[in-house]
Amino acid sequence: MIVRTLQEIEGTDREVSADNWMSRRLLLRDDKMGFSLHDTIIRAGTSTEMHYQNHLEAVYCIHGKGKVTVVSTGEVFPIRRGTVYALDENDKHVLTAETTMRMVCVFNPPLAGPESHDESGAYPRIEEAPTT
Ligand code: 9YT
Repeated sequence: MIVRTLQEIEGTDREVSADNWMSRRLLLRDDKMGFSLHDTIIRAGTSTEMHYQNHLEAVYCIHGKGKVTVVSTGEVFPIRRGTVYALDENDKHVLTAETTMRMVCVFNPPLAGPESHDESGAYPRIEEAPTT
């Protein structure tokens, strides 16, 4: 069994920060669960365009409020504590945080660890080192 706390992760390389967000990566590929699990803070007043072309992501809001816009259709969904959105079609989207938001994020396939957005708003696929 894996037991880990947020406090153990804070300040380590499992904490990845960008201008608009900070992601604490509780479970990663090496944990061999088939998904990664993140506790992510979205900074208040920011808008972030993302397009996870290599991953499916589900995002569950546990604090704060904002909205997510689907770029292809222009649909806008309010996001509040208790709302989940799932990017089941690798949807290009914009997340806007009215207040600081805290999100529980799951990625499939799991992130390896250090990924941050590239210029297209995606995380690169990091290949596993071959085992000999
Ligand atoms: C909500 C969202 O997608 N924010 C970007 C960070 C990402 N979810 C992560 O790596 O935790």
